[in-house]
Order: sequence, then C-alpha cells, then structure tokens
Amino acid sequence: MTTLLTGLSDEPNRHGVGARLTSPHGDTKAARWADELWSAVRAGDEYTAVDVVTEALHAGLEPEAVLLDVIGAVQHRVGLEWAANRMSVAEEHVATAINDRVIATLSPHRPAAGRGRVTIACVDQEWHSLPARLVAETLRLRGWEVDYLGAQVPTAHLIGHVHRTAPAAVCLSSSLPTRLPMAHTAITACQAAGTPVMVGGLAFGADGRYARLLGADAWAPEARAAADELAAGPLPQPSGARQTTDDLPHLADQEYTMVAQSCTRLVRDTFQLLEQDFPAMKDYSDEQRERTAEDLAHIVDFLAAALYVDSAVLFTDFLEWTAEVLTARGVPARSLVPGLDLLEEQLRDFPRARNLIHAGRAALGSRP
Ligand code: B12
Repeated sequence: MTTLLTGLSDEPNRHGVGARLTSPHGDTKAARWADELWSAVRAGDEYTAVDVVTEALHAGLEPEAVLLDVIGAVQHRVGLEWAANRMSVAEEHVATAINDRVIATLSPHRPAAGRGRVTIACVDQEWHSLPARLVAETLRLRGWEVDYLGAQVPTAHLIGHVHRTAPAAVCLSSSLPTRLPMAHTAITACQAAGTPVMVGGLAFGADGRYARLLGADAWAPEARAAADELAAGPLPQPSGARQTTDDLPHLADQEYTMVAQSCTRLVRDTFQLLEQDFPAMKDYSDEQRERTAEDLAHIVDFLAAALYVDSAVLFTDFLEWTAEVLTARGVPARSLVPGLDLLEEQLRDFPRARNLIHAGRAALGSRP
C-alpha cells in the first residue's frame, strides 16, 4: 500500500473537494466585482481588494450583496482553487485574511432603533470563523446589535457572555461535522440558560438534519435566510434543561463515549498495526509518519462523530470525499481499506462502529 495517507495529507486538496463555485445568490452585477476581488485576493493585494469593495459600494451594489455575493463568492472560489491544488495553504490563509479585512470596509452604522442583541460564535475547536463572520455582518446590516465572538469559543465562556449580555438568540456556527458533539453541548447549555439557539454551517448538513437532531431552535442554510428567520419574530423560548440522551437515546450504548475517549490509543495502535502489515511504511519520512497519524486521527474523529449522531452518511460522505482527494492525487482509494479493516478489528465489540465501517467500505465500493 502506498499510503492511507500521503494522499490525504495535502491540505490544499483536502479543503477544496466539494467546494461550491459561486455564492448561491450571486447575481450578474455582483459577479463582475467578485471577479475583480478575486484577482486582487489571488495577487495577495489587500489595497486593491479594499478599492474593489469600496468601488462596488459606490457603484450602488447593496452592502449585503457585496458581503455575500462578492466577498462570500470569492471565499467559495478559494475552496475550489484548493481543490484543484492551484492554491497553497499559505495562499489560502492570505486570501482568507484579506477577505476578513475587506469586510471592515462595509462598516455599518450603529442601528438606529435596534432590533435587539444577538451573539454569534463558532463552537469549541472550530476554526472556520469566516462563515460566522458573514452571518454576523449580515445581521448587523439588517439592524441587529451583534456580539461576534469569532473562532473556537469554549462553551463555558459562551455561557458567561450570554449571562452578561442576555441576547435574544445565540447563533452557533460549525463547518466540521467532527465538532457536532461540541455543538450539542453548546446548544443545550445556552438553552438551559434560557436563550434560544440558531445554528448553521456545513457541519449541520445541507438540509440541517443535524440541527434538528441536536435540538437547535432554528437552522438556516445561509446568511440571508438566517437574517429572515430572526426578523420573522423571536425564536421560541427553550423549554428547559435536557440531558444529552434525551436528544440522542442511542448514546446509551456508550459506543461514542468509548471511541471518543480512546481516540489517541486507537490511532496509535492502528498506526503500529499498519507498520507491521506494510513494511514499506518503515521507510516513511518523519513528515509522512506525522501526516499518516494525522490522517488516521481524522478517520477516527469522523467515526466518533458518526456514532454521536448515529449517521452512516456522515462517515461515508467523509470517506468518499477522502477517496476523491486520493484519486485526484493518483493514489488508489482502496488504500483506505486496510486502515478501516484494522480499526474494525479493534472495535469488534462495538456493533454500531462496525456497521459504520462496513458502510464506509461499501461506499468506497469498486473504486480502484
Ligand atoms: C478557509 C477555510 C479554512 C481556514 C478557515 C479560516 C477562517 N478564518 O475561517 C482554515 C485554514 C483554518 C481551515 C482549516 C481546516 N479546514 Co477548512 N475550509 C476553508 C474553506 C476553503 C472556506 C470556508 C469559508 O469561509 N467558506 C465561505 C462561506 C461563505 O461558506 P459557508 O460555510 O457555506 O457559510 C455560509 C453557511 O454555511 C451559513 N452559515 C455559516 N455559519 C452559520 C451560522 C448560523 C447560525 C447560520 C444560521 C448560518 C451559518 O451562512 C454562511 C454565509 O452564507 C472551506 C471550503 C468551503 N467550500 O467552504 C474549507 C472546509 C470547510 N475545510 C475543511 C477541512 C477538512 C479543514 C481542516 C480539517 C483541514 C486540516 N487539514 O486540518 C481544518 C480544520 C480546522 C478546524 N479545527 O476547524 C473541509 C470540511 C469538510 C467536511 N465538511 O468534512 C472544507 C469544506 C473543505 C472541503 N471541501 O473539504 N479551513
């Protein structure tokens, strides 16, 4: 086997597969400015990027369209270019940082009457702050007083903030499905503090299925819909504290807890077993070994998240995405199978985990 893993280890590819081409609301007027902003961002030219956004506003494009159909669309394209491996991780960081900064050009005025105060934050360990920022700025433009807490906000700090500011709602963002257990903790904690929660971001599924499952009070697929939902009236008041297993009775089998607690050991043992079975791994460089372990950790993390929400699709989507990444790099998708087999061996006493692994292998199917 060449690798599970070298093919998985390239971040640019990892990011882009499945990225959308344009903002779903992009219109033709905005498209021209999006192209110009893209050129500036691609060149790492922050000054021109600010000029483009300023000119778009002067030309009469609505600030919300500038935010979502120009800046948001360019950010989607960043993902696409990563997919095609035409952008390095460093170039992505530059592009994202420029997009983050040009958002400040929109500088909305303080809301006159004020619709009320809301908090928006990424769940613990979630670094994808830009999607949350786009939602935050949209709500600001629509007249909300917004406390934007940014990336990876530990739940205890979020709750402290909620107690201090008494927002009408907490908006929680998460892009990675592996953060769903954290999101659940944050949702139930905010609700226990009497504050309704709206969630969004790629982690919750294209149809919001995990938002419903985790008991969120509302979900929206993108920023405009989020603003419309909040404008439609106050979210229902949460009905009171509940236990994790009230939402997810399947967790009573303890499989998620056991797998989540033994992630480090599972990754270490699987790595050692792979080394025994595939002596070629002995010649891996330190970096390759590090990446291999990282990639195994991703597989185990996604398995744990799939156990948490009891969704085979969550795990199979991840493996199919990984297979695409491998294939794009000329690495056979089948090279994932030995790692899955070894994991299954170690999880032989966990029927739900074994079923997920079976589904994963089936999803890889007849891929070469
Ligand atoms: C930039 C980026 C990063 C940056 C983030 C920087 C930042 N400050 O945000 C960095 C480098 C940190 C990063 C890291 C990683 N990333 Co990344 N990243 C991206 C990328 C290219 C763009 C994200 C973005 O800004 N999108 C633009 C916005 C507009 O899109 P959006 O998410 O759809 O947001 C809208 C809606 O979701 C909704 N919404 C969002 N939040 C909320 C909240 C509420 C309340 C509501 C109602 C609505 C709502 O409204 C938004 C605006 O309309 C995406 C690719 C992509 N297609 O998005 C990958 C992507 C999200 N990353 C991915 C991965 C795998 C990772 C890493 C695991 C990679 C690694 N090697 O470790 C790490 C994990 C980091 C972590 N622990 O969180 C994957 C996730 C795959 C998955 N779902 O399983 C993606 C999808 C790429 C891919 N296609 O594979 N990443």
